[in-house]
Amino acid sequence: MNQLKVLAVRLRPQATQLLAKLNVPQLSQRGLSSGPPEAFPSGSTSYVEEMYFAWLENPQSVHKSWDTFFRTASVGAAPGHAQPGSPSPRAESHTDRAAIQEAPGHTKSQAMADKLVEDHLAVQSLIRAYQIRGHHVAQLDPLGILDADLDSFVPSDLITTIDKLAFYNLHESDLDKVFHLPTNITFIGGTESTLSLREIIKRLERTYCQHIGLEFMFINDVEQCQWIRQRFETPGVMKFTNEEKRTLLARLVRSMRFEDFLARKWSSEKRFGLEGCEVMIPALKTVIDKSSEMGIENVILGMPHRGRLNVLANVIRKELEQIFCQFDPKLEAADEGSGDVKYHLGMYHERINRATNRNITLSLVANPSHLEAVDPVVQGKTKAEQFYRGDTEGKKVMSILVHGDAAFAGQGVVYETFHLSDLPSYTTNGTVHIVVNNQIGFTTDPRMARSSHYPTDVARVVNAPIFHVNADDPEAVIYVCSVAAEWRNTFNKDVVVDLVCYRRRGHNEMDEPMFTQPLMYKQIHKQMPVLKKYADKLIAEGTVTLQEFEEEIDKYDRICEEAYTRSKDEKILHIRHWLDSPWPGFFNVDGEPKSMTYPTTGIAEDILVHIGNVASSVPLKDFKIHGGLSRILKSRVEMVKNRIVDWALAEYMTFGSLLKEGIHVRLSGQDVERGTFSHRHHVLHDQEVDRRTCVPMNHLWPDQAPYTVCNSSLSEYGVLGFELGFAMASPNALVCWEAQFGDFHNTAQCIIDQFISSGQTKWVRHNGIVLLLPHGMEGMGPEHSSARPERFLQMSNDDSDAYPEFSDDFEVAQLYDCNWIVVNCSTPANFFHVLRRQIQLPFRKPLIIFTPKSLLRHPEAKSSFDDMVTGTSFRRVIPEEGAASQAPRDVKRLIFCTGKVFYDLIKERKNQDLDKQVAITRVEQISPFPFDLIKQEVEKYPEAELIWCQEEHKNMGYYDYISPRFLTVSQARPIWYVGRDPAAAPATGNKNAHLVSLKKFLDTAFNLKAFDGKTF
Ligand SMILES: Cc1ncc(C[n+]2csc(CCOP(=O)(O)OP(=O)(O)O)c2C)c(N)n1
Ligand SMILES: [Mg+2]
Repeated sequence: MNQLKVLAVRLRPQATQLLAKLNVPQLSQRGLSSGPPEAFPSGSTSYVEEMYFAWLENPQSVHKSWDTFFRTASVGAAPGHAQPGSPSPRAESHTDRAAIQEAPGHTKSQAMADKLVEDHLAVQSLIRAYQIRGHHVAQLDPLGILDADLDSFVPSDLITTIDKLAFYNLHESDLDKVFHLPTNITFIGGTESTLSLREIIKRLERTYCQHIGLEFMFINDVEQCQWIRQRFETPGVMKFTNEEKRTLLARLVRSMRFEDFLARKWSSEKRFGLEGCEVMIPALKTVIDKSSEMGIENVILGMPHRGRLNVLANVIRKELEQIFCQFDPKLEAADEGSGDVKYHLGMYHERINRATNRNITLSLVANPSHLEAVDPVVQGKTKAEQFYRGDTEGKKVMSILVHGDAAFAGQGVVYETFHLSDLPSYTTNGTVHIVVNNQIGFTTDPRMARSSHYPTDVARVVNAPIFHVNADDPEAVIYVCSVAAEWRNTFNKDVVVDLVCYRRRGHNEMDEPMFTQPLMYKQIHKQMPVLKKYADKLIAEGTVTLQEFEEEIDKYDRICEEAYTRSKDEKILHIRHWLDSPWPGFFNVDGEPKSMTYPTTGIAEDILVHIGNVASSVPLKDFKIHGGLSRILKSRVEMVKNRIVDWALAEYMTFGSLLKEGIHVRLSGQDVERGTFSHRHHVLHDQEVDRRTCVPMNHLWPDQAPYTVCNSSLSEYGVLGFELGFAMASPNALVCWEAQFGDFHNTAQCIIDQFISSGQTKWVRHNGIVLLLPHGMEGMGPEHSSARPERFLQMSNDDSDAYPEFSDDFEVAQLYDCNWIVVNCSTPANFFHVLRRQIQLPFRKPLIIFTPKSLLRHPEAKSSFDDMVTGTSFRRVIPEEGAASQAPRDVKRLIFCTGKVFYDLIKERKNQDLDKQVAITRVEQISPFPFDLIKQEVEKYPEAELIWCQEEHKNMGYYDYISPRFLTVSQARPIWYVGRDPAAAPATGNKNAHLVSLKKFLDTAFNLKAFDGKTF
């Protein structure tokens, strides 16, 4: 051994030089540089050692070249003289030996060092290859037919067959040679620092190419990569105790027998069973257990149809009878509204987590059929729960999202949601994503459903590690889930678990899959259920007995049967019991508003003044703002002095006053901080210090609620969904989403249709989200003009033909009954009031506001403090208050309008000197329709012709909504339309055509003979 040390020391200078040149610190640290005196750690043998020992025993047993080498080395070479080079390990069979020996100036010792380094580098590359590409050959598909990875190539640098060794210039005879393992790159050695090549390959295969496929090497952070390698490569990491195995089996029993029970009792009912991915239940429970262990107290889940009932029963632990009774078609609904099918409902449950004995709150967010739409909603709710708890780092609250493979790959909102994951005002500090990858979407094969190799590739954009796992290997699944939960709670970043499974039945229980996937389903029919496979394994290894297993099954079957019996006593379905976001204390015990009083929303003048002053100032010292902004702030000072507000100042006063009342205000959307139209300026930027900002709204009062204003990512679907989720968490917040221009809301149409418009009726869940939608025909072209009021109005649920009874509480009752409120305010004061009313109401409704563009700076679109002080409130209708109102019987025409066109109308009326003959009344709250006030106005002007005037085209805007309602109010008098003709595009791209059409309809509006002789 001593001689060996000498040899190593002699080789050191050349090797070190070479290693340094090649920048390979690992090798030098381990053995060949200044490290420990023993170049070859005891207990292991390397190639050189092997040769040496063989040579010691019998010099004839090694190749001549080695013989010469050891002979020379043991004699020693004079200092300064080149060491004799060791022969190439394959010099015997390769021509490189000759080449080495012949190379001018290339000594044998250098060649030996070269070869050592080369081989070690080869092994290092090999390790890297497995880490990067091992997942391509992992056995992920339980059916063994498809590759979960659509690109089924076998990477040429993985040693799948012996001949692949040649890729690394290695040979079969090298398999038993021992190599130093590079530190910081691999953990496959465990406590050993050297392994034979054979063992290296074996361990790499075990880690990367069996039932787990790891994709993580694209992560830029070395520490994170190391962390993952350590979790999966370390030998023996995937060991389970018998207790853990039994728990896993029991969870599988529940998962499987739940589906079996439903199938037995309701064989012809759709339930979107989990069969083929039963392991998802233990998987989710593992994520929750592990997260609870790491301090999480609140988990918010979003998931689609598949396996949802099973999750409710076995993860959230909804009472089984409550689930079973949903299958009874005779069950009466106790709550108003449409309700929803059982596999869409949400749930909220606080319980003890049995694994950790800690409290845990679980909620499953109700969702529509629209796959993945719930993703941003869950994130918003999670963010809000974190925000209200002060959990800035996501240590207490987290989200889990479950996805289908086809939907995860296909739906763009998945990408939009991922892009929120690291934004300061949107991050939830990491989400665990679980993909139920049954390798089919309804009847469509993956190769027709996506262009990416895996359904999970979208997650790579945020550097989330992706763990693919064969769902028929429950222990591998559980291990992966445990690591995923640990990852989320260590790095607070997203992670994806791809459960590669199959779908035992059709898309739903009524569907025939053999029509479209005959071969796949032939295989599925032969497939042994995972529970049986796992039970057999545990029985074979003696962890459980067959009897114990059968008892576990009987026990759960009995639980189901007993619950089934109890479910027959349930006569009434309370959707309220399926709420995902209860608001304790906001409603009474029956879930109704505590009062039905209509709020007045004005505030004391000194508060207006105070907010106005802060809005005109820079609360931080030595903070240099832009000159243009100084002018804006000065103009605010002037307005406060003159007791008036423009739009931006009214908004300031709204938010500021709510903050004073302890209401959190959150304004989110593209460029909202400054405001698309440069009117808002809620965030000031120091002109001299990079990224130094100031939000004066947070400097109003020491004990105020916090104000959040945040520029969002350029997404509507994702961000609106997020804000809706944020607003779900608490009634005591004003959550506003602003579209850059109102028409962009249609890329979030799914959130609007599926959640905002219909959420309450489906899921008895109130939501007070506010949509600010800039709207108005300003000659800016077909886009950027219309927020599509017609779409919102068409979905309003107030009956156009039913003449309501005007009770004392009509105004508030009407709001309570509606699905949402649609307004177009013509004054800053009314905007102020409607936003404040949103919070003062004893219930919550979504509020859609068409907000102005040019009115932001219109000299007449200003309001006096008189319209905002205590005692004032929102005006649903602003009646004519000028000359015409003084002598209403003489009025020939009563024009109703909404929003900005009012200012065009009054200007034109003045031009035409028709102030006495024409009255103009503004409908500020369009829906629910203010039948009572419209009636008053109509009756006030008995001789007047009724006109609806709008600047939008006739098939757009408000006309189709208001027309039947006007007729309901006043059947005797028609309501004539004045506005632009019907059109396909919302506006013209030609400025002149815009002005011509404006003039044309204004002329009609004031042509008192325009409708003479016409029939309605
Ligand atoms: C946005 C949307 N488009 C279409 C559908 C109709 N649909 C329901 S399930 C389904 C297939 C979903 O496949 P996958 O995501 O793989 O989930 P799986 O049913 O296989 O669990 C489709 C297309 C839908 N629900 N939502
Ligand atoms: Mg699928």
